[in-house]
Amino acid sequence: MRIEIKLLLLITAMWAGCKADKTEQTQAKRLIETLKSVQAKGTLFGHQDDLAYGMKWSYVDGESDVKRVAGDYPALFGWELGGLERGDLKNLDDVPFDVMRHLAIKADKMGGINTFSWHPYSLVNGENSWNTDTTTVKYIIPGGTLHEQFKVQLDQLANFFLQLKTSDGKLIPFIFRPWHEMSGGWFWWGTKLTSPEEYKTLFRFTIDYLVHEKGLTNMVTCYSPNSGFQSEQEYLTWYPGNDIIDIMGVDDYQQTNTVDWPGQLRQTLDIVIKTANKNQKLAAFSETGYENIPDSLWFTDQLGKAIEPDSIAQNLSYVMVWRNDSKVHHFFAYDGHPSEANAKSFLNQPNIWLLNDFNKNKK
Ligand code: BMA
Repeated sequence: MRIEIKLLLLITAMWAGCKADKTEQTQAKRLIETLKSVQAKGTLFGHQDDLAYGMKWSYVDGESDVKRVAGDYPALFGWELGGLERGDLKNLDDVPFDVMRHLAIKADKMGGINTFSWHPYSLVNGENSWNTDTTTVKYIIPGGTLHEQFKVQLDQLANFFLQLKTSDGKLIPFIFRPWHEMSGGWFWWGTKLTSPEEYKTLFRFTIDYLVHEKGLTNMVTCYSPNSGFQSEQEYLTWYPGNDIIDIMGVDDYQQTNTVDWPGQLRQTLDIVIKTANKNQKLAAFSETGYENIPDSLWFTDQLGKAIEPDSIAQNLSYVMVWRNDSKVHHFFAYDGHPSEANAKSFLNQPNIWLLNDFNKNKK
């Protein structure tokens, strides 16, 4: 082949590659831009596993506990990937990955946003994320003896993410929130077994690999320590870097009614929001709830009070409550639950957005 032709083919291939990359980049950037454009107007409400199952029902097309209580779907849909990394067909809460893929595509089509958490099994002892008997992180990061196996785990995730496509074949944007609550000691990637440096290496590698090796340029990334930090510096102890993170979040559950939870939470959210604004990132309340909602006024008087001040409400992109599992626990109301009416009035506030509010207001 003549050298000019070879050169021409090479340039064409490079151009096609760049173009594909840019289009997908735009998908992730567009999601960030959309969230930024509505940030001051409304806070999206999210619910984990909302379309898959709820209290007393599972896998019924079109169902949602949020819709049953408030008349509309959440604007943000949370999903859990634990088990996918070892090739399981269902996640650790029994949600089949095929169904999850289908529902996440549906959520995107309806105009919602998908966010994925991941509680992987340890490659060292095969135990779940909550088992802290054995150090894992130092073996799976670059240079570790299990690093190649960790890459295979990430390949499994990438295969799933790459199948999240619209009907015309475009990759859909989504939020990925791995390695959360590292500030606590309850996960194998948490403070008990992992140094901040090892943690940052793990997070950076995870994202670098998924974006640059696997082409997941439609992925938006969220950092979410558990509450308990008292300063910006402490909040950033495990921060993998501005080039890796798009959303600064926090997880915080109410555990008891004997403390001023909204007051403490406001201080926490204040730190997250100030840090996010300084770094031009979005801010999110990535996970919350009060297990089984023992307080019938929880939504307005606890959660609502905490996020009420303008300085918080106008800066918080979303708040997501955890899952409603009939057998294990629930964090959102359902028909007949004592907090049903209260959940509805919380969600009826003009600046707390369900799917229709979000669709009406976004560009
Ligand atoms: C936890 C609990 C567990 C669940 C896990 C992952 O908070 O809800 O029952 O397995 O999240 O979804």
